[in-house]
Amino acid sequence: PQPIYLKDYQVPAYLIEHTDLRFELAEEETLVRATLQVRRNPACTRTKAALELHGHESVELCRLSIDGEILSERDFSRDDELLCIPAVPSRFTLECVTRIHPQSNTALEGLYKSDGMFCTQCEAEGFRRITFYPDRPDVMSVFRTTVVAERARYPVLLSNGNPVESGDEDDGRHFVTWEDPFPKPAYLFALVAGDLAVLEDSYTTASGRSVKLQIFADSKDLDKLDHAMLSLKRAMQWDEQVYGREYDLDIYMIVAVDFFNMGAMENKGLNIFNTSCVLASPRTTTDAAFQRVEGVVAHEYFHNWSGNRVTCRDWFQLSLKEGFTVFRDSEFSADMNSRTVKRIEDVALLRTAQFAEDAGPMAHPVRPESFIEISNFYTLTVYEKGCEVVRMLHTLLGAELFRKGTDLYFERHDGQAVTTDDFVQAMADVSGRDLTQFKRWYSQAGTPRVEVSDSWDESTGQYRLTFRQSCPATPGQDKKLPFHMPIAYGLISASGDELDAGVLELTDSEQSFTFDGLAERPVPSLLRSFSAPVKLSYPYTDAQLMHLLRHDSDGFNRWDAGQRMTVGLMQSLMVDYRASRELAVPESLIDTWRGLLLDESLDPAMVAHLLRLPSEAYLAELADEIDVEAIHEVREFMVTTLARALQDEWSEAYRRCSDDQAYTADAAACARRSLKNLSLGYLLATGEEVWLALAEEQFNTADNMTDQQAALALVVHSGFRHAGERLLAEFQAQWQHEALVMNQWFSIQASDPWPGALERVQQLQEHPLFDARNPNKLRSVVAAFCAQNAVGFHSADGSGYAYLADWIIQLNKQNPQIASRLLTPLTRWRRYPEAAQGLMRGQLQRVLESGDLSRDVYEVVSKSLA
Ligand code: B3K
Ligand code: ZN
Repeated sequence: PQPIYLKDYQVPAYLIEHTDLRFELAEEETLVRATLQVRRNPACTRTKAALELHGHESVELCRLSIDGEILSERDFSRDDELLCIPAVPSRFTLECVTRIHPQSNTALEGLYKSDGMFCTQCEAEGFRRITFYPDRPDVMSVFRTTVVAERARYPVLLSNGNPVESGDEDDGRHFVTWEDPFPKPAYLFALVAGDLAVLEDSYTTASGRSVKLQIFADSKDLDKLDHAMLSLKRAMQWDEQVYGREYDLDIYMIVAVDFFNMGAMENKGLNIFNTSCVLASPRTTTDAAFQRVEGVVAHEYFHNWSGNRVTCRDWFQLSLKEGFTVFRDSEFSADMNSRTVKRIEDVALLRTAQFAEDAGPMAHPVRPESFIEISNFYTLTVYEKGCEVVRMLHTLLGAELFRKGTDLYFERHDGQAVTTDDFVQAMADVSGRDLTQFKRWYSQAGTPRVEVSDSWDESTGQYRLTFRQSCPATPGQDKKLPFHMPIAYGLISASGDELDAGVLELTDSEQSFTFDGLAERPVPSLLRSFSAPVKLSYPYTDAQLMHLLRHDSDGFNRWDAGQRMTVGLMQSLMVDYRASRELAVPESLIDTWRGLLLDESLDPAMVAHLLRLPSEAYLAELADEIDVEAIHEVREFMVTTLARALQDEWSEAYRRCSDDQAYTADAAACARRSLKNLSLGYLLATGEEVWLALAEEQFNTADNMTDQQAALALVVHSGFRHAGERLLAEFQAQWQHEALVMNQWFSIQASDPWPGALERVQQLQEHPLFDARNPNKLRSVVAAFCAQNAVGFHSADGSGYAYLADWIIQLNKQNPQIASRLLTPLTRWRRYPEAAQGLMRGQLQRVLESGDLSRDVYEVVSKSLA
């Protein structure tokens, strides 16, 4: 497989003005008739240009004609990716009939069957599995789609846009015709056919148009659609208020499907969602999952403008729509819930997983320069770091100019396929700022380091901060140039007052800023709200961190001060552990924690975040060489020590946060549940039976999944092994008919670090509810073990690595996208000690040599071994 380069981009030689599709869906096969109005692209200056249509090798070509003349084999050429017609008029009608087999489509790309229903996933390059077409985002066409299927089995027939016609065909079949007036690239095409229940509502836009809202799902899940509907309406209103963006069709649909490679997909007017991102009810869904539904529903809705009305010129520009849309959904969630908590969660993900990606063999810039398989670039870098880049623009310009910039961007590019440069240009135009250097965030990969030092001149009252920035080499990029980064800061006095605050703009590799007229040496609060996606270091003393933890007006930095303190301690404990020295937690830390636990004036969600120890994955990311055992043992030691030292306080916090009122899902109730369940975890870690009884009682009496699942996971992962098994059996009996709940049951077990993890995981795969064709099940078992169970996966005998490689080899053909995603933990081999490196590399080699690799797996494996 050969890479494709951004620098080779060429405008398309032909445009499609109109696309008329007719699908005849049947049990054995599907016939697709596509009628395209094609014309030469006036913007293309190449004189001799063949018409190039993408087509996957699985598509059978039945008939191809131009202006009614059937083409013979001599008139075109076809390989396993492209069909080329060398001689075509400058304007013509192309008709193409293809036969496809959705029933045997296990890749879940193109048209496939999920349980009994037909559905599609066309982003990025799935449309070419349906028919021959210029399957590239800069070819935008108006679509008219007729879906024909047996009425009894498939009463609901959906596609993009508005329904314009329906009726009966022969043999008990019926049809519906849909028209989407907005030109769109083929990746936004969608079709659904099935026997579905629907929740309906409506929304009146700011300009007074009424939009029909429909959420379709299996009839047994009809009672789990209210939260998604509420989230959708809130998102529609928020986008009007914050961005001035209204919805544009008469109908907005969401369909929940069980078999889905990703979270959801923003097809125009017909959003297809993984059930895990749309279904929610208090009984079956945790608070975290409720928030995810809210965020994903909003994300897909926001794409209607940032993605659909204005789309990407080519797939290298993916972050144009994804980074911006993640920024939009993250601000929406911040406005709907707690802004600080949302920021903490986003940054934790970025620092743990995106920074690790930056440090691995697949590191790439937010706008990649090349790829072998675009599916491999739906990454944390494109999404989350891309969001941070947009956030930095927001910080640099301020809210008002940023909004002017997005207005200009949408107005200037409505109906176009554009680039990240176009986005930044709109920001530059409204602000008059030169953003040339800023654009390095799009082209340079890697996580920048910023080292800060300071000095204080008592006699003049001058304080000086000096910043040094650098960025490590990444594949294909040895040397980096300095970034333009906003550093939000505050200067805090000994009494806790803020002496100064603002945003510093760092542009040089070394730069100093002076602050005059200060009465005392301040404690600097740096990178407030994580104003740039960097690793910032400053030689904080514990006393300074404690001061920030108490007084910083920036909630994020209060949390981060606590993190810096615990991370520092845990890193030194790891050194002690390796030297077989006795481990100890300083009294001062225990006292601080006690103070936080007892302070009823604090937001319980904040306290829970402050008192949750950094994850093993985050500690691993920070390490030069990852010692899985030391990280796990030190973390366990910390948990047990803090559990025993503060037993009364945990118990008091648990009591305070347990309310007798019936369940509600508001932010305050979620906050109480998070601190309550954190406390329960620490109480169990004392090993005392009384807390097991408390956990079991919570498990048995909970009226919501957050409390029941927390109790289950905590007991299963605790030393109370028999109790864990008992609860697992009860939970299974109670929830075996709820697929999403059972996914949690699988993943709690797969991520259980106790000895014997691999055997348990292998047993889970034999469970009747496990289905290797279903990505959610693979994530719950295989990914939960390989990515969330470091101790089990990195077992010294290499059995975890071999287990994953076996799966990759099996899934490579069946579902290449999932196979390549699951591979991630093996690609990180360079970060581990030598013995582990050899074993991991050996398994990657075995995958490489297993033959006949998909582009997806080939790209990740070959880059990992390079
Ligand atoms: N745009 C889709 C991603 C589709 C990925 C296909 N391989 C989801 C989203 O970001 O909204
Ligand atoms: Zn998206």
